[in-house]
Amino acid sequence: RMNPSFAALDFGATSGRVIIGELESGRVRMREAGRFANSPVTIGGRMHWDVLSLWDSAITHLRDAVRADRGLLSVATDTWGVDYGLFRRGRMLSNPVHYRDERTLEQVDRVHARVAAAEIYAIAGTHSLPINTIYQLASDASEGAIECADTALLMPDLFTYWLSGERIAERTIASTTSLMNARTGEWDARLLQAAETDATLLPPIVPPGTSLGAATAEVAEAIGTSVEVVAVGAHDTASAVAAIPMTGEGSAFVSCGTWGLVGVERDEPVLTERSRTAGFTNESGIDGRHLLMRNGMGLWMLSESIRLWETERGPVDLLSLLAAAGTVDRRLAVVDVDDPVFQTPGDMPARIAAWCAERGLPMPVGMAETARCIIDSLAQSFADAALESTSLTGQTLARIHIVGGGSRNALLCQQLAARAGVPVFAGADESTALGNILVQARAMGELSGTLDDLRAVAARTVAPKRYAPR
Ligand code: LRH
Repeated sequence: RMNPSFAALDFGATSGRVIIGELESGRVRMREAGRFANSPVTIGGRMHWDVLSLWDSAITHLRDAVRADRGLLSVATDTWGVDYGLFRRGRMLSNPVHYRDERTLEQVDRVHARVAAAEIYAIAGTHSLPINTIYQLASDASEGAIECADTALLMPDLFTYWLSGERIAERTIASTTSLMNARTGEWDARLLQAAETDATLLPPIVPPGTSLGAATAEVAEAIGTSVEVVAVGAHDTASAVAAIPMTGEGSAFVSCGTWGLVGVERDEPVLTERSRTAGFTNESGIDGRHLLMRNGMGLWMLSESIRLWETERGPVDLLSLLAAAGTVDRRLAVVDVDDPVFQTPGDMPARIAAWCAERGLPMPVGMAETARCIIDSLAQSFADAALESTSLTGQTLARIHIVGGGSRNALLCQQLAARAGVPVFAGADESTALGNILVQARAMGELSGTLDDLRAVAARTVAPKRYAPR
């Protein structure tokens, strides 16, 4: 019989992708079957997901993939955290709002008047970022949008619903909302109330690895075959961590895409005041694991800088830029990459220069120095968070695993090893898609065993590259 294969729909900040993973001799052979823009659309001062265009592209590429690969058994979606769409009687009411929209800024104090940030932490374990669903729902409530809706579906669950007809909330994505009790893994009535949200708005929570049955007839017809729909670690970060071949105490992870998520995996959430004030958040992983991590800057500062340079002077070759950054020998400043001034779109190089000038620090000049400054600063922030997350959980940092796009950046990996003083293991760069596919394969009965067994498949698929802490 044909090798079984699985389709991951991954919606990230730089693109949406359809990735096919084929199981062969205990490894996953991955190929990108389609890539399409995932560009937010701003209308009337509000930034939205272009969700219908994403759906259309995903279905088109899935159909092409099915033609090329007859062994396709199932499909599963992952996206970034916190965003959702509102539905009434099964129909989407409006375009989901993108978390980079600033409508929630004024909601934070309103919500905290009902439930303090420290209480949210004690229940949900989430650090209070203004992008979190609790503040987004409060904003929708204040505009009267919630009263029209009977269901809110988090973004991966929204695609899962369109694929399968099933309305669920997958646990790893639910854990990004600030509305889920971190210990029980269920919605919390008190937090829902603080967001002025009726408890029935959010569907029941299911664990990652839940099969939801066959795709709808409409989808089967559109893609030309019948496949199963699975809820995996629907949060991209949970899927990425699922495929990290971590072993033993003292391992920290860095999942570095647009965001940089740095932390450790544990069996229990850490809901202490110390972890809260240190800026750590608890989110759900696969098989009941808990991820204690800092949600911070990833490649966003670099990609925003490149975006600007490209509009000013045409295409920028990333590899040559990084090579040039590697040869910079002037001592540059380390900036605080998590300063809110770097979060929003706009002229990033100018903001970095201004940040340094305001503090009397040497300003990076030109593309190579700016890129170097960003990479050194990122490496420092990852090293600090890795050390802190192990210390918060009573461990000694022994090694760091870095996955995602950032793991391809050798300069970043070297700098990280040097600054943390421990070896860094890089890869897989496609960890999110790989984790999505591994959990699907197990849900479909094509793999079996524990999370460690899945991670052994990941390590056979992509052998991590070691960087020594010179
Ligand atoms: C990373 C990520 C992160 C946060 C953010 C909104 O892609 O999912 O874990 O939730 O996006």
